Amino acid sequence: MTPATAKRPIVLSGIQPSGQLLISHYVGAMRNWVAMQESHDSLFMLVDLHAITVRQNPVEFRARCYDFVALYLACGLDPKKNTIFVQSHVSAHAQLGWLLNCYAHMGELERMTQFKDKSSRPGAAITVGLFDYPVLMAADILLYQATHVPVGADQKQHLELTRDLAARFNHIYGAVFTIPEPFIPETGARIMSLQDPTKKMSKSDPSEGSFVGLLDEPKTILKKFKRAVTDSDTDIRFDGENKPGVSNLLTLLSIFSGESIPALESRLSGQGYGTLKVQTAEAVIAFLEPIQAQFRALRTDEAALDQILADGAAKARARAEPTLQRAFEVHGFLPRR
Ligand code: ATP
Ligand code: LTN
Repeated sequence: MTPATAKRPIVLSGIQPSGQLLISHYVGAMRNWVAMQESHDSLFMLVDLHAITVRQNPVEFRARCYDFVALYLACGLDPKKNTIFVQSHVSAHAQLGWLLNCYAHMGELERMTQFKDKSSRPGAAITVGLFDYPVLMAADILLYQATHVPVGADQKQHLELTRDLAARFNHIYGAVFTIPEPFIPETGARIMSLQDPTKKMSKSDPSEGSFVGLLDEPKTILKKFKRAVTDSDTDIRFDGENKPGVSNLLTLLSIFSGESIPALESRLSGQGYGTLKVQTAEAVIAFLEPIQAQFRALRTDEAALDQILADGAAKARARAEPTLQRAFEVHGFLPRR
């Protein structure tokens, strides 16, 4: 049994403002946020507290946070239909994060593949924050009684931990938290690097050619796709296991052009990888053009962005408070009068 949920299912997700927003983030996550805001009670965050698990330059970090918010809006998130806010503006996240720390086990956090991956990078500073990252993410979700969390495939393990923590807590104290479901798209949940199609496309990849940013210029996008690693075959066919590079391009072309993968396979049959690469680049460029124009218009007015975030934070605080209070109360903490 979970607590009574609001009339519409509650959706919540976020991206950390480290690096740039990429087409992979749009395809794996934001595209679904835009669709779900029509039918769901939606909250979308900029998870800035998560971003400092790796060191950030303060001036660049602040500018990037504005960039991300303007891009959220330019991609179609509408503050009239949802709540857009910054995680650090709602202190309940850190507070619930602490409570949940007292329920998370070292062993289960040690098994998180994102932690293993990030902590094993050469020169990585393995901070407690990096280790504890998934517990704060669980707090983000559980505070709002979210029913659905639209993310890419790499976040599935973090979602499972969130579910385990919620169930553990509820088992002791009764139905405090809703157990959330991951919402992982069937197509595009794992867009691959253009330079190494066996690895996921990632904003922390040191090779710029491996990813395409939502703000990349058309000529840069074309160059990156033309240099994409494929295989020594010539067959344009979807086969994720044996032809990961070609399959990745087909996935992107299909999503950005709207043409199905089987239709693309037959239309492009015998045409060579050069054509596939150029057509994919052109579809991405055409798709991004209005988003980039909208971004440029929104980004100049930081005061307007601040206002949207202030409104979002006020709504989010009010919604987080009852769950936070309940989570404290069940422990026997003295009431705050
Ligand atoms: P970092 O390299 O900083 O860890 P990242 O590029 O892996 O970042 P996140 O900030 O971890 O991106 O992810 C933001 C959202 O985008 C999450 O929902 C995540 O699942 C999704 N996502 C990330 N990478 C991909 C990808 N390659 N394909 C599809 N979705 C992705
Ligand atoms: N860990 C996520 C970012 C994140 C998130 C969340 C996603 C932090 N809190 C809550 C969904 C819901 C990532 O993309 N790396």
